Amino acid sequence: MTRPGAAVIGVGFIGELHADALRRAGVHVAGVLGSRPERAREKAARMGAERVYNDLPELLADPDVQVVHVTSPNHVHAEQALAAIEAGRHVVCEKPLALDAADGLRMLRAAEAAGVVHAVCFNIRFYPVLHEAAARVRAGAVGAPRLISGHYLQDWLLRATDWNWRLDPAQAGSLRAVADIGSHWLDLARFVTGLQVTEVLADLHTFVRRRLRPTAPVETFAATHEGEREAVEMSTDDAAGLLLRYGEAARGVLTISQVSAGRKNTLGIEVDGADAALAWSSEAAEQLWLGHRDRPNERLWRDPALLGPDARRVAHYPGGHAEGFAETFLGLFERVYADVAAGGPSADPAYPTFADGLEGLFVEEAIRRSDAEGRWVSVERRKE
Ligand code: SOE
Repeated sequence: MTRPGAAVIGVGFIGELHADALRRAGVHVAGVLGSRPERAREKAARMGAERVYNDLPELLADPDVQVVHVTSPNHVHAEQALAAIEAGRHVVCEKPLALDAADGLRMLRAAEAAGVVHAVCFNIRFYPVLHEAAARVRAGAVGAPRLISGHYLQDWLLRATDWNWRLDPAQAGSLRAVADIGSHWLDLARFVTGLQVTEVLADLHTFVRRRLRPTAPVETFAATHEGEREAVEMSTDDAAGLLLRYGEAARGVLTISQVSAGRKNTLGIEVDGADAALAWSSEAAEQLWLGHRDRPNERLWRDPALLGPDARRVAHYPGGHAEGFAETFLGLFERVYADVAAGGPSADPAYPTFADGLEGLFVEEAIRRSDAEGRWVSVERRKE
């Protein structure tokens, strides 16, 4: 059987992760496309890419490419994904799926009409113990979920001299921390509990009002930059507090921040149900905490021998051999490429699709409006 071929758009930190996971999933990285050809040429060898395309039409003309991975800045996700779909390619797109729900809806409808496989990179779901958490909640292990609480905290944008394209609303969109990392938490809460947000009350804040932007581009998470800088006024959220209603039955509380010193990339989530609770932290990603009222609490380690079938399927190493961030992409891609091999999306895809990406954009729309209007806002899910 010939290996499937992929092209990766974007050669930054996340683009490299995609290429790495693709190689491990047995997918041939046919080529890469970057916004700066020289940098793309430098990165191509490390990414195992055979060629460097000059532009998107050249990429889409490559017969070796069946799947396009979009890891470019948010503002070009829609146009690049739509072009790939029009050219008959399957698409894996980074989050947030698009800048707004109108574009997300167009992307979903186009992918459905073309019959191509479509996925959005909510990779956090693929920590095996989080698949286990979802399976246990579905099986009633905690009873009806009541309170879903947590945080997603980072510190890489703490200082006025920290810079990345995500700070530019023209490239990243009008929501920043919420769209960049809050989107992961919101997706995870829905994945684990099966519940949808119905209403939000959002309080967004820009603490660093003025930043010193380097005049040359900077890599994501780059700690230092020596070159020239210019002052820019900031408008997007460094941090956010969200109250969430999941229908009548459940409530959520979420803190999001990219300015929390010492928190490098810390996601925490707890689901308190009517009978029991479970919790997870990315700082101890191999463990799931299970909380009980009438017996000692438990700590379940990621050991395929101790996991149910869903979680076992996305676990890669034996217990005690730590898996991490990189394997979450591998788990996601293995499932996407099973559908690619079958020629199209399965009835119930085992990975997040553009529909999940669009769901995130609908919630983000309500967050934006709630913060602007200072009130609870219902999530509107439009079909057209
Ligand atoms: C930067 O905040 C970032 O790279 C996000 O864009 C990713 O989605 C997250 O996984 C890690 O942090």
